[in-house]
Amino acid sequence: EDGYDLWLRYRPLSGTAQTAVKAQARGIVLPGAATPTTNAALAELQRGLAGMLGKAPAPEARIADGSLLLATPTRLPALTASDAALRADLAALGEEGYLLRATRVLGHKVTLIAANSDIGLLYGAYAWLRGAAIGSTASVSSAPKLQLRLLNHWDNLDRSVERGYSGQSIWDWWGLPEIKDARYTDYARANASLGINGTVLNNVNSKPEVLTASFIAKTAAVADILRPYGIKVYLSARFSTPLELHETSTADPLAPEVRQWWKNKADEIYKAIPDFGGFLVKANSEGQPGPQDYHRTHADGANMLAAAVAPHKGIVMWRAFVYAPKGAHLDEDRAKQAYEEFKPLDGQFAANVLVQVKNGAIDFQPREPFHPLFGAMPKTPLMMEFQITKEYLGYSTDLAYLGTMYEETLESDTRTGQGAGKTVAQTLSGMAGVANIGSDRNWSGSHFDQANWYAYGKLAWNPQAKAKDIAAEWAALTFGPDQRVVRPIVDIMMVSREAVVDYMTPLGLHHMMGTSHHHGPAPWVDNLERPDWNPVYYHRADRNGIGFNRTASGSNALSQYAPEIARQYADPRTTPEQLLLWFHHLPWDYAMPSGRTLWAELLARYDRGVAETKAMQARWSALKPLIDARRYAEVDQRLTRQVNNAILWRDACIAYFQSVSGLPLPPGVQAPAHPLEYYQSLRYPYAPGRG
Ligand code: BDP
Repeated sequence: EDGYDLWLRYRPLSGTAQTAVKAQARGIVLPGAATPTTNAALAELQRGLAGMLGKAPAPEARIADGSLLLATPTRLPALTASDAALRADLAALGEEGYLLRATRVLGHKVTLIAANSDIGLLYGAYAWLRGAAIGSTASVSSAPKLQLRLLNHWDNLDRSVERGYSGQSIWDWWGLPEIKDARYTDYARANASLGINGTVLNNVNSKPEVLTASFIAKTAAVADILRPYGIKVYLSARFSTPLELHETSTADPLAPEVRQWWKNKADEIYKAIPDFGGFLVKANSEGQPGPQDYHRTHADGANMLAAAVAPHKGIVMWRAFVYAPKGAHLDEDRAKQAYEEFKPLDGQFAANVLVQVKNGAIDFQPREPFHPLFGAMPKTPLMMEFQITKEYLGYSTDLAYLGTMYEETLESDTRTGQGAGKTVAQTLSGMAGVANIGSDRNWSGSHFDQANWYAYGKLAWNPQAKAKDIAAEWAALTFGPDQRVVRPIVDIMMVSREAVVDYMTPLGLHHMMGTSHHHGPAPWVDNLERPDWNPVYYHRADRNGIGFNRTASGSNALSQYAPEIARQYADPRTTPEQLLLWFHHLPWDYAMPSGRTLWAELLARYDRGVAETKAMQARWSALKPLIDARRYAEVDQRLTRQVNNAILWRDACIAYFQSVSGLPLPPGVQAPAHPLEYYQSLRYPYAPGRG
């Protein structure tokens, strides 16, 4: 196995499982006219059943005992005509939901996949196939909690991928629109199986050319392939596009010629792609152009684009990932800027604008507290932006299951609602995941990185889903339903992200990575042109202590959170240990709940990270007899690399912090293998994904 089939492997079932599945699908019945979407559903069922049973049942016109019946009330009025309960259940599912159940229809015992739309049937077909593959026959009723469930590709038009670690971009822009890689259809299948319903094809650091006629034609070709699977395409738009294409004399969002240009451009796009989703915009951030270049606000900019796509029902996703250009805010706290710029604009965005906010206020670090904008903009629909690609969590060499990280953010209580408060999940209208998909045969650079795509999709559908359940489902689909395999894999996955946090950025530390490539440790870096690019800006370690004081006596970023949280985190004793140094600067001899000093605790965390990583590898080794040779070896090699990486992080960070604190290593703590200068001299000029 090379991983290409992802979680849609459909391998032969065991004898008893085959009998059970056969009994549920003696024939496949889908009443009504075929559409591209129902064809996709039927094709998937046949592919899946052929794989699992050896032979797929044929589509049949008549319902009989044992039929696998796919029906909507429109396709089969008899379905709900005399069944008020089913009618009510279906009504609760909305446009995209589905239900699966064993029931009677027109006097026959059937397995029913029902929905209100063809897309619902497709989603239901995938869900039923999942159950068949892992031996679950439970009734299911499922509807997405979020309307917008998107992938964001950071893919460039030359096929390189910003922070992409799985080969080239899947989009072969040069070959399109004539050459349509078969992979595009498999991409659509994989995403539809999770319920992802939109994809932004190009990097947020966008180029003007993507909105020219030839790229619109290429985008349209992709849209045609994805459409039957319920996936809309979107593009990242560069704010200065008309100016850079020399078609206007300014990009000022209030200038009539600019407004007209975008209107015409939207009309042109919608002519080619009638269901085009809209634009994603990174503006006035990291050197990207934006409305502030013309002394306009983010709302002015977003609303101008929103007006252009509104007649076509398009949307604008405007990113809140902003931090000040050189010169401004330098003595301040970068963590505060998005809130400062966006919170005052609450209520000023057009109805078809969503503000897209990263999970934390800095930048996709191994652990961040939830972004203070969640819950703070009640009049503005917000989208969550998670990174699926592991820019800061060990690239595609290190195993880190991100389901637990997403879950941690989504279930955080913002304390902004009435009474019990609102979790971050409850403040969302949509979700975007920075894709980890590329041209590699296994799609994501490593087998376990597929799990992050999977978990992201599942949580976009249901942000209250449990990371552990998702891990178990993914493991069973990817490595087979044998519990002797699934359980240890889930154990590995569930500790993996915390292990990475421990060996990279324990106790709330953040932004300690090397310059540009973002992989190895570099807590000593202090010479970059912007202070807030330097790790020393974030850990602030000196002879006396370590940590970023974000309380009232420091940057007071804490004041951006709801009062209850601000109060709780104002005191290090009531701040969650895992965020301690995010919010507090503390002396090295600060007494931790464990009884250790902060210094000793920090060292213990680094050691724990290394130990957990070794334990992950040992657990994996024990699975050797139960896993196919190729995937076993590929994962094992990466775990070997990860152990070395964990040791490197631990040793380099301990060597550095010891040079700063001047403190001895407590008994039992092993000294780093090399002096600090050794780690500082390491260079990675060809590291993948450099910025
Ligand atoms: C940072 C990445 C950079 C992205 C930026 C963003 O290093 O490559 O362009 O995020 O989200 O984390 O815009």
